[in-house]
Amino acid sequence: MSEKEVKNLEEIFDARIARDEKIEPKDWMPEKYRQTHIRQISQHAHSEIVGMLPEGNWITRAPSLKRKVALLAKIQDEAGHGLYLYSACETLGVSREELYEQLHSGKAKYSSIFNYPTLTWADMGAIGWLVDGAAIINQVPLCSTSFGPYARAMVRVCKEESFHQRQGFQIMMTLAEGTLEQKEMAQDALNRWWWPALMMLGPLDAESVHTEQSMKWKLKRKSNDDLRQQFVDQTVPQAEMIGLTIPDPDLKWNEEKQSYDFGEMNWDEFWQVVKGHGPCNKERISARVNAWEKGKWVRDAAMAYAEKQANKEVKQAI
Ligand code: BYC
Repeated sequence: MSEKEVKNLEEIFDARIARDEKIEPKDWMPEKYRQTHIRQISQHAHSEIVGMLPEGNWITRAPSLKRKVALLAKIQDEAGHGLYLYSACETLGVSREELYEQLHSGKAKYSSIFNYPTLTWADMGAIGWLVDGAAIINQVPLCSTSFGPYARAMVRVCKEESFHQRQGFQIMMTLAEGTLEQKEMAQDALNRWWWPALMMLGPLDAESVHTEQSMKWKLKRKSNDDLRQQFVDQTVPQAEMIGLTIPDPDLKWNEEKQSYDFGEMNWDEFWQVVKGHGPCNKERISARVNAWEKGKWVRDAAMAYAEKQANKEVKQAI
């Protein structure tokens, strides 16, 4: 294709983005648009799948049958989210095997938040309330992202996340209304998950390498700092309502801004975790690699069965 033809296609593409039209897999798109979507959607898919692990730790120790059923359903939803997202990513011309390989080799990132340990049952509450709460704030704008398959996957994901968030908040509320020990357990979980949840929304805008271009392409509809502010403003009154304290001495209502001022995050910690040196990075990746290797016989059996069925159909047709 000549330079002029490419330029022409780019202009048509930019005009479609400006009109808020969805870009579909077979449409022409700039190579960088395709690559950046593969990066973000696959990281998102990996996060959903790795995100099952910290919660999976508590299925056998849920305090009642009702809690166990809700937790199981939530974790199963995360697997579904991962599968929609891997499928959306595959429409951009990358294979599922390549994506898994990138995760297993440590080449691909996944959300920093899932590299922290889940120490008590209250962590199930804190994850649902804070982590899924932050995820909703991040993902609702993604329902109107420019790439069609990603936007459509996000609609269903957000509906399910909303149940997850309430499930978590309800656990926290119950603990906060319980014995002194239970309330302390809830406060301790909030203390440990608050800052990682804020950092989950990405580096400060000033440090964010992708935001500017991703906003132009309408991949991202809100910046990391805007999402973080929205998360703080939404979550502080919820903590107050259940009598828990946000672990931030600098947290203060700003009348002029009509939102909260809050303290500095520990960005050294964030980058350490992102680079693979968090408390559970090694454990998470080895759990995924192990599951992949141990599941080989299931994949082989499914392929062999599918082949057998296909051969049978061919024979019948003859
Ligand atoms: N963790 O330029 P930036 C869930 C990386 S699943 C690790 O701001 P961008 C759930 C970033 O990738 C929730 N890495 O990037 C599941 C980039 O590095 P690369 C997952 C991070 O993409 C189970 C570099 O830092 N949600 O909710 O414009 C149970 C510079 O950052 C992180 C999604 O994935 C991080 N936290 O913005 C419960 C949502 N933050 O790629 C719940 C979709 C940044 O150049 N993703 N980095 O090597 C997004 O919205 C955006 O990708 C982000 C980052 C806001 C996360």
